[in-house]
Amino acid sequence: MDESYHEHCVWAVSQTSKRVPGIAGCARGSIRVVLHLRIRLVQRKGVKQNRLIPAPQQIGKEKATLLMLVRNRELSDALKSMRAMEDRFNRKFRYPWVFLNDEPFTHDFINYTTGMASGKTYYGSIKKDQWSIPHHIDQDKVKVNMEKLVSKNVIYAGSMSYRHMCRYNSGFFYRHPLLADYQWYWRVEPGVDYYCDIDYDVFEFMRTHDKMYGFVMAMYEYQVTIETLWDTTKEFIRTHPQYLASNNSLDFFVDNHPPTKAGEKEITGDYNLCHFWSNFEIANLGFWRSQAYQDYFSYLDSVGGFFYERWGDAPVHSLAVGLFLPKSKVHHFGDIGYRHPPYSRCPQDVESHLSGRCLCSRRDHFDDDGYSCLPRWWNVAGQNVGAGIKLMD
Ligand SMILES: Nc1nc2c(ncn2[C@@H]2O[C@H](COP(=O)(O)OP(=O)(O)O)[C@@H](O)[C@H]2O)c(=O)[nH]1
Ligand SMILES: [Mg+2]
Repeated sequence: MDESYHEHCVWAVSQTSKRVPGIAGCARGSIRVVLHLRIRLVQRKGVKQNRLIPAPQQIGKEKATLLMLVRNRELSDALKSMRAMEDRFNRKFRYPWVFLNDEPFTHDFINYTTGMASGKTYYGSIKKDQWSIPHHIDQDKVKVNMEKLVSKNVIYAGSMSYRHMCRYNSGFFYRHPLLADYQWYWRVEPGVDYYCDIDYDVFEFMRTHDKMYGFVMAMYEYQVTIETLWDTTKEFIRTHPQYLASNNSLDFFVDNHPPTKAGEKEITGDYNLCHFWSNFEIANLGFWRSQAYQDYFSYLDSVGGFFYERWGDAPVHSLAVGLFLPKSKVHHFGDIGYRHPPYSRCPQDVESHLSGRCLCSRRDHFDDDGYSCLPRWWNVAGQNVGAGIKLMD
């Protein structure tokens, strides 16, 4: 059995946080944690009693999950994100939640998050070798480079765990056995908020509209964290030209660059640092599992930029999506209101506000901020605010 499952033998938990041993497939070495049963307080003939009842069945029809990589100490922020996600979207669909952690989840974390979820909950830990420095990395060089970045006051410059997180989100999350049966995921982070009701199944939307990757915000990356990522990516394309899609999004990444044709070897021009902000992603796991992406990640990992620099999963995901997929497979969710501190975005159409669907300030709006890359995306892909939608004055 895969070691990533080992540490978890979890109890089924109740809405009232009582533990019920032995009903969640929790025998020794059990790993795939499925909380199918919960305790609910029911009233029968005037007497209140705890009863085991089946967890609610999924309503949405897609093979999809809400996915959160999170630390135990982020429980309170995780619950806030879950509450918003459940209220705005998931209570109508009851998709399951998958939680991943580099440490074993605490009982408190499991109890509270299971209580907050409208669907089933699964908890997995991460294999050690996917969250440690690989042998081929020169640790002295990592240390020296880290200190240089710290001296430039770059956010997370001195954090090794942040580097592990970025590498994990770049190359490993989609291989976690708890995700094996899913085709789609929605990445959720602790401490985010969703401002608008989402009344349709976003996963079904992705499938029926032939989309692979969905985002809400796009912005510029700190250049000093990805000094060599662009050259490394160009080098990869030179040796793997077959992965370059026709009608790709190169014109989003390189100013005034026409999209290249499939199979073209040379990418020219400088990277403008635009990327999709990956703390929000609704995407098809099949893309990350594709040969193109796996080869790309292996190449990036082999040159060590996750450690020698501080490559983020956001530019890595974005360059892969933008180069290996046609633009038509990328969707901007213009109807979703979202906050991940310090930025928020709010749908701008009249209907979203006058219908009560959204509760966010129209002015609290990152899309056309100077630091946002969305206007560039609109230029190359068209602005998607929905058919017939009227923008606010
Ligand atoms: N388990 C675990 N999750 C982490 C760790 N560092 C970050 N994360 C998660 O990775 C995601 C991104 O981290 P975050 O601190 O939000 O970074 P930021 O969004 O770039 O500021 C969040 O879902 C975090 O909960 C870590 O050391 N362990
Ligand atoms: Mg975050």
